[in-house]
Amino acid sequence: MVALVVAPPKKCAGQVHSLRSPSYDYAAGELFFWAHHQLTVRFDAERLSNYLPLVDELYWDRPIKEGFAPHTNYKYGGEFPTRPDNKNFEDVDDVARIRDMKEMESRIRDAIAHGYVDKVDGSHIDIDNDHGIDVLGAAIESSTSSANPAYYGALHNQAHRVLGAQADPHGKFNTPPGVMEHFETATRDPSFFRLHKYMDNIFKEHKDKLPPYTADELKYDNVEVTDVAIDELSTFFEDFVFDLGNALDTTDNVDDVDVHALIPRLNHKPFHYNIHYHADHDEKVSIRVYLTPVRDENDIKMNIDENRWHAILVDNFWAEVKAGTHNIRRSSFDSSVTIPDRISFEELMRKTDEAVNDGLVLALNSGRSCGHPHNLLLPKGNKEGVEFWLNVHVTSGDDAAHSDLHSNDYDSNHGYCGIQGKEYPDKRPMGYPFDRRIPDIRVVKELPNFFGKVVRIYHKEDH
Ligand SMILES: [Cu+2]
Repeated sequence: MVALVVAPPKKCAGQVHSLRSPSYDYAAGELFFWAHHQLTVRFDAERLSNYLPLVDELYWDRPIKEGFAPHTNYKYGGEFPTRPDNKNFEDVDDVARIRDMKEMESRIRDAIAHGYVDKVDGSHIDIDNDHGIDVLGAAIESSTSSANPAYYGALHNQAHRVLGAQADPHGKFNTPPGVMEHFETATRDPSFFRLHKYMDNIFKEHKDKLPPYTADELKYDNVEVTDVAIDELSTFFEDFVFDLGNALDTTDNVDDVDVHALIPRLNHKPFHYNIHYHADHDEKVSIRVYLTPVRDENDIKMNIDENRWHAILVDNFWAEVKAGTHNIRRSSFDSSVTIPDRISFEELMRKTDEAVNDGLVLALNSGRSCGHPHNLLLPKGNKEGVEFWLNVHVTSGDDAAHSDLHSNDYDSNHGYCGIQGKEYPDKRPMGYPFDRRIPDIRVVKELPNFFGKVVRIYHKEDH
């Protein structure tokens, strides 16, 4: 996949760090659920476009079906360990026993069945409400906001470590950590998606216990969405040139050289959509846009209660509607769930040098640093066109956690990360309104503020 580049070591003028971690101060547990939920459904959509079934979950007492050979070395020596196919789980020394993992799962599912989480002091936190997912997410990950780490453990983090160490569970060969033990490499291993399907099903168990939203809760009287016009949606593969300039060692004896790798990747044609509406009066509104697979891998139509859990968030934003008949035009580039390609190290150095020479402050759009890579906004199509439900749900501006969201997009990357140091912008549960069961499609279909139609995503070899 990656072109191998051999080049003399690169001389580096200095070090610039522009890393910025996402805001996990607010709704950390719910963001944990939501970001990983979207990763799993996005990956499943990719499989559907290739006529493959949805990912099955991980089972502690069954073999891990797919092995994985990373063919990757650590910079300071040692290979990322390889796991053969159909490996049976083994306890990992100094990490966890498989029966501990089952115990953690059972305690969490107990909390879901009871509808409350046990705190350290013996009191309860009710979770059968909108906030429950945040409490559960924190307990499962677990994050520092877990209500009771001693009791609920850290199912997710431990599972990553247990999976990462299956090639050398007792440390006999002293192998370095597996790909599953680093954020940067975990998604390479197919077991990542099995693990997260397993976690996702636990979250679903909780969400499915909550009562379905009523028409009154979903309704917003001011706006009727009459149509959504959208450009043709198409995906293609392209060769992306990745700058590896800062991946090499430096020396004073050799001049700088350009080092690049060619990486084939999925991308899509930029698109616009136009939301046609009629509003009674001027008001701020919240808008959520989803694409949901229509058919399963056997080309059978899924019913809404099956496929709504697979809804992919394409955008979530705020706007002002005007009384009368108008439309809101939105570009794919504006999506709040994706971020543009990072600027290359070379360009970063050039901009830094310029700023230093001119005595200026280096202004970078570093706020857009958390989300899916923009090229992955659309799931891959196919030749005949993969069918998706395009759903646009317009609700009251009261759903906004901040009063300026219609005019300030806060760098437009809040979808999976929130806003640095501020409350998550959407007051509704993440995934609303598809996070809860929809036993009767008429409840959503007949809402004037909800619009749905089937669109196709094509995949083109030549673009
Ligand atoms: Cu994970």
